[in-house]
Amino acid sequence: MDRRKFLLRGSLVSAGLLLEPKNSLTFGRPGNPVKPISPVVISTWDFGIKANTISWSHLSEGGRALDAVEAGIRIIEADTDNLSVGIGGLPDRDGIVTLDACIMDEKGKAGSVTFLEQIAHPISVARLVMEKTPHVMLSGEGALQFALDNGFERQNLLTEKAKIAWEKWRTESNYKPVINIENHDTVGLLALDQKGDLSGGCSTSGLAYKMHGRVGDSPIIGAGLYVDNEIGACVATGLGELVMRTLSSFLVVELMRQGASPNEACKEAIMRIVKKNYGYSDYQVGLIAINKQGETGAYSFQPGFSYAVHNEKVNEVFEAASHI
Ligand code: SD4
Repeated sequence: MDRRKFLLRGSLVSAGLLLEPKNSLTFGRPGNPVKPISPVVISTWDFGIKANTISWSHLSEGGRALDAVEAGIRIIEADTDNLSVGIGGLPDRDGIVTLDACIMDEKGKAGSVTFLEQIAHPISVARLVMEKTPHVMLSGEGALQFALDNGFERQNLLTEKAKIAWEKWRTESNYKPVINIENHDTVGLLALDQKGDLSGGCSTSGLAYKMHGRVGDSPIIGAGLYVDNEIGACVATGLGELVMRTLSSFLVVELMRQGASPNEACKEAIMRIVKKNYGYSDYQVGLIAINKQGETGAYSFQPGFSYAVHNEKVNEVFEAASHI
């Protein structure tokens, strides 16, 4: 840093305008010794264990966190029994399955797709948006066209099981756009690789029976997902409207920058939602986080939010502590 920049930085710090990271490590920076790190993967819900197994196979062999993230999420997207992600996801109220996903790498680059139809692996399309375009987000028809241009194939994503559920819902057509403990399951996954690099991603069919065109938090950088390779990463699941209004994932990473543990940061971000009191009652929001040291944490609004962790010592599902 030259002297002018140094002085400017100093005066910004003393004026309280620039916050010095308390948690940042220097591994892997030019001139610093590279100390191998014990890898970790954390992901949402019980099915996270399945995603983690695939991610771990990359991480334990020295693979890049970004590859581990994509591979783990793809397994859940391909699972037709899962009613909230990829093929088999519940449709919107018009019977159309629309998918949202995003991904972030260790360089802070990001890719996202929203309102994507007919493509079973939105996480891979999001990665291509990040790697092949100058943009962060592609939506709807444009995202589909981009996927097709890049060799993805159209597929009918509405499975028989999801169609039956939708038809049953239609008999009542009771539009309750709230995610509670029965109708969720976005996959969010964060990984730390042996080089100490962090990446993350999430993928969802969103709120079941949502309005056509509704997009949730999952493809919104800073809301559904945020990765800062100096500090840590966070991913959200649950009622996207609350996560979008409070930028939960960005908030969690910033709280960790100030010294909060992943658990403390997730709890504080849930408390921001609680304090705003948007008027919802029976909703769920769950957050998981990891810091640069590989410590993990989680917190949710109500009980029932599970997450899976795989590191050298454990490969387990845990129940997050919750506000109520
Ligand atoms: C959304 N956050 O679209 C997503 C849904 C979700 O667990 O996470 N469900 O609002």
